Amino acid sequence: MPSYNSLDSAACEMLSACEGVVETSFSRADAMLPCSIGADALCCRHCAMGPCRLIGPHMTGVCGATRSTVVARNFARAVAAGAAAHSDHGRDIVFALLAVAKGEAKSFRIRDEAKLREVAGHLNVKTEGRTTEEIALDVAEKALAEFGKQTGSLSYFRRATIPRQEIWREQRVMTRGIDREVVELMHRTHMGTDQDPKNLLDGCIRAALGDGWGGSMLGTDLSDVLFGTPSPLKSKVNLGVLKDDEVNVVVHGHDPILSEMIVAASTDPEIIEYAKSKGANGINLAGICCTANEVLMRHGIPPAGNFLSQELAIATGAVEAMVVDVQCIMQALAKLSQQFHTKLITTSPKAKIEGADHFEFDEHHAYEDAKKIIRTAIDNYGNRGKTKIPQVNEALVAGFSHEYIRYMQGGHFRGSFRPLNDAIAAGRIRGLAAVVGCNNVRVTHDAPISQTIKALIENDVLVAVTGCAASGAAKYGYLKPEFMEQAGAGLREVCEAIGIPPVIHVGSCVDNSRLLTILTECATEGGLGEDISDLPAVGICPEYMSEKALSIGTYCAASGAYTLFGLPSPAAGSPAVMDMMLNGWMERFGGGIDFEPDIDKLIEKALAHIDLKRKELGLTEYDPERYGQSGDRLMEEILEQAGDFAPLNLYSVKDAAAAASAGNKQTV
Ligand code: NFS
Ligand code: SF4
Repeated sequence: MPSYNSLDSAACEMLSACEGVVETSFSRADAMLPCSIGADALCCRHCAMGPCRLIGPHMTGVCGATRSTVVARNFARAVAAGAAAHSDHGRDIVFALLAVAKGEAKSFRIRDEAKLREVAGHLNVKTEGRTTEEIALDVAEKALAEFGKQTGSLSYFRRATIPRQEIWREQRVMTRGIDREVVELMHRTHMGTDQDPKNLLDGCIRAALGDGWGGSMLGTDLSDVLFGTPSPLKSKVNLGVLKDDEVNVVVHGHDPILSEMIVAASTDPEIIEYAKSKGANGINLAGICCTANEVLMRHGIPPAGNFLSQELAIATGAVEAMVVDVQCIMQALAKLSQQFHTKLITTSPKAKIEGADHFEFDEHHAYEDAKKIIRTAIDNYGNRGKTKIPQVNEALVAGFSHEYIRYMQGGHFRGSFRPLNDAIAAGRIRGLAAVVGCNNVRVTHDAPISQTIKALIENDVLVAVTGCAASGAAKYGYLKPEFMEQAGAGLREVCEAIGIPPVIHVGSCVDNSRLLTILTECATEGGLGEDISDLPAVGICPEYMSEKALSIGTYCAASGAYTLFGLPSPAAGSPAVMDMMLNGWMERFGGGIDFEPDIDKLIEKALAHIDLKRKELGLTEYDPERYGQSGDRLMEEILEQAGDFAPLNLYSVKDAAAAASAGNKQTV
């Protein structure tokens, strides 16, 4: 088989089948190189005297705007869009909670009351002697107010370490209100307004912190309240999860509200009967992108793939309906679905696509909407032509909420981050890394993600994954407990003792907020300094593509994490701006953004940063030989007892299973 630009054999098989028959993002990328002026962010079209191209002898635009200003302004517009996307997603979840609290959304109920009470505490909502609905109503209203707040600072900033809050105050980057900072960034980047690159970047930080510690964190928390806090479960990944004899419905996008209902409706006996009446053996749900991660984390619904798999799923000819909501949905799906029998169904009033069928989803009659969508898919089953489903899939374990990570380190009453911190201090675990973000067709699909994770694990770095990097990791078996064999001896020993794989799936991109919580807990547990910037930890986005990823990188850096992107810098047109984002932010926030397209070098930089932090903390120097091969024997025993799939939590497999099944029972 000729080689295609993907590490994923299922993707290559489909690309081979598509060649000369249908267009994909892969073939379009080959046909169109990126614009080199835009790639360096040296094009400004913020007014009609331009567009100005600041190349060659042109050191400024017509208005005199410098390269640094233009580059910073372009970066700022991207961060504003990314922060807006995450936060608006969060807002929709809050509205769903509000509807539930008012009794207007009968299909949903509050699934995690303990978490609701915890969130209430963070938002200063009284809980004593009040009903769940009363608390939920106040929580929803307070949460909505965080978006519209004009002065002061976000309530959730109180969840950061005290030194971190002081840094933000001193550096004057505290987000006042989630929406306000996005609007202000749009204002500042209007022609002739903010023309100081440093000041523009500070505006980016305020908007991005409003994403990470605001919109995204509220989105994650309230999704857990409504749909259940994830706990470990098993599933599968890749195009091979599609079925030849069932109605395949693929949910794609980001919003869990609709997909929760699709999951529920797909198990409705009436719907299953209807599918059978049309000759199918049942309904098979699968996911793409972050909607996939949402339904995987809570229900074990298998992801059919990540961002670059979206077209390939349709090209199998086996998808009756692809149901999309918001973000990362390629417009190409509309034309592609018409070349097959697939119905492309848009569901959000915010995201329509010409050529798609629009079924507007509303949480007030959610279950009925979901049933209607699935019925449409069933009706389409008879139109299926020849299919080509690559027989490729891989087992995985997902569902690691921060609550679960705390719980597995000591149970309900003694849960803490102590075992993890001790292991890091002793050098069993060299450090922590979050590997997150997208696919980008400009690099080999999944290759940077896979290479980065493998190298980190071998070097005893515990890895947390989210978003498309998580589905990417899963495709190569990295989310199976057996992958522990690839880990360094020290890391393996700890993973066995605590009962986790060395790569833990913590959710969608919005759930990067869980990483902020985990790192904050590590920092406050003691023994590893007192702030995120003290920890031997890094954030890595190997295949960044979206504006959301830039917002995430910005809030991670401002929260104290050294954050690496595996692609060329979108600020390459101004070395001064790049320096501000890396060295300038490092000095001010203890974290910064670095762009390193050479993945070998990226890994070196990540490990060097981890070792530097170990040294600054006065910890034992990391020695790969220190723990020998001590973990091997125990691991073999566990695998033997468990058959081909090891239990997750070696302390309390039963608890975990019970928690998972209790959390996942759907009521309608
Ligand atoms: Ni994150 Fe998720 Fe994937 Fe990237 Fe898009 S789906 S929100 S943006 S491409 S990881
Ligand atoms: Fe050109 Fe300045 Fe207008 Fe941008 S704002 S297009 S640099 S004149």
